[in-house]
Amino acid sequence: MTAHTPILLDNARLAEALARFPRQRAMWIDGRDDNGAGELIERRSPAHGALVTRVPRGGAADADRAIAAARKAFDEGPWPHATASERARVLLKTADLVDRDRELLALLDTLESGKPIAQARSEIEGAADLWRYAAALARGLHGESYASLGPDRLGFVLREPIGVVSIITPWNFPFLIVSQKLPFALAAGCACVVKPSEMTSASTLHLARLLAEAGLPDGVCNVVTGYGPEVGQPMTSDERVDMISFTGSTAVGRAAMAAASATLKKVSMELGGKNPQIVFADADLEAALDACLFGAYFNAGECCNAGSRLLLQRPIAENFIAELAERARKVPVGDPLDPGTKVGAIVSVDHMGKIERHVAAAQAAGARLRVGGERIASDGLFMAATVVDAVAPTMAIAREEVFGPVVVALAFDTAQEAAALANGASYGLSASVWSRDLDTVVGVARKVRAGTVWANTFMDGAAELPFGGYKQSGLGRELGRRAVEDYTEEKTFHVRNGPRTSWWLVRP
Ligand code: TXE
Repeated sequence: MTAHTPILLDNARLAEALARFPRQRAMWIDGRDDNGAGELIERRSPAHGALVTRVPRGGAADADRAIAAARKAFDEGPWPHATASERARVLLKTADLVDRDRELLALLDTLESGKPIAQARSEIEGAADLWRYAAALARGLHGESYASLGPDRLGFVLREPIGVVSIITPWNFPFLIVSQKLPFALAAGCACVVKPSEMTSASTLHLARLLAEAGLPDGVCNVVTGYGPEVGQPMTSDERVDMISFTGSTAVGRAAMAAASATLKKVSMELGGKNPQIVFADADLEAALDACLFGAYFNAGECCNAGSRLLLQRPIAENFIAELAERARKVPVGDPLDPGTKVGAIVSVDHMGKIERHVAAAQAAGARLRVGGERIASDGLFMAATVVDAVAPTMAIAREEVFGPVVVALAFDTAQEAAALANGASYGLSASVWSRDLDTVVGVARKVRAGTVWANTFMDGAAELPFGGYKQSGLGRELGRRAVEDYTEEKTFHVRNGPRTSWWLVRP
């Protein structure tokens, strides 16, 4: 196995990036800066080790204040009753401000998460598009009417905002994921309390200020920073919260659902994945190889949609893995601030340890390391693109989410076997099928239990298409034309015109 060239970091470029924003940011509660009890969480760049931001270590009291502000804004404020046109105007203005501050937002996400800057820039651009899509949906939100109930009755189904929504997000796509939730909740007329990951709070804190600048009334969007058990927990159990929208690990998602069940909150869960890329021998193998490389190492594999399980038809399996391993060796892992970098740093020391333990356990169980598996020498946390084969479907590495630059390969003979292997994990977020034969593609796609199935492509997305998982990958869907409806309640409004027919008394 060839050793990787050590990664050198450009300190001048880092200094220039750090000079572009203040080191410390307050929470945002009820339209104001809020420093909580004063304790801070420091975030260092996982690539450079440099201090990037300090944010308040919020607690239950801060969550309480934010929920109270959101409750008041919802119960008494103008936002739930604003016209769709007024709401859309705020969302569109926010999208423009996101575009204006794109470079700053991208830098914050890159420095806090370790993702490459070129990728962060396109995520911010994609996020702005989601704010615009939510604005468009706001104008189309409507209920139903029934004039078919007889001459003296009319039935309406009103769509009303569900109320106060707790939005809890992870560290892998800090700005993009909050933008998959918040604009749609606001478009519906809800008030929100947002908790970003303790590791990547800065872009969400900046977003709160952009919303205020765009004219969102005080208390409608509050951002509380801190750790899950201290801030997230009260946000999932408080009676004043009507709905939880969560993206993160399946384990915490389960705990959040349990906490929410005491007061029967609506929950929307976007959780983990162990997504198969199923490659048949008749596929365009060059395109499949490129997509498998991309699916495995995009965002250093720290991606719920990562194509972390390759299912290869036996006649092509060995050559495909050999070529993939060859290309994996050349994947440009490096300084996230370098525009040419494709794979940046791993988010934290703890997470790096978890990835390494997964690889070591797979080897101990008899799997074979084809390439990678080790850290790359540097001052930061970098891991080489890794391919593991000779994997049995029962091994942990074939079933559990590694969430790192690690792809496993398994072989199959028939389409039926491929679908069975694909469905062998407890997750069901996404899958792809690679074949030039329409019967194969359609047949397998229909058998696979996943929220998204791609045919001859991978990880393409669009605001118009719903996103979410089957099985333990989640509950509910984000995006798509029903994304705003998700944040509403239905009210049946039944109207009678003319005299009511008496229950039993004969009318005089
Ligand atoms: O996630 P957590 P972590 C998976 C991935 C990764 C693993 C752990 O496999 O290795 O999860 O990552 C908040 N009540 N994904 O530890 O803990 C927490 O502060 C309420 C998949 O970062 O689930 C953060 O804001 N909230 C995933 C958010 O939950 C709580 C993306 C997610 O953190 C809480 C990230 C509690 N008790 C990780 N405890 C995806 N689907 O893309 C924590 N939180």
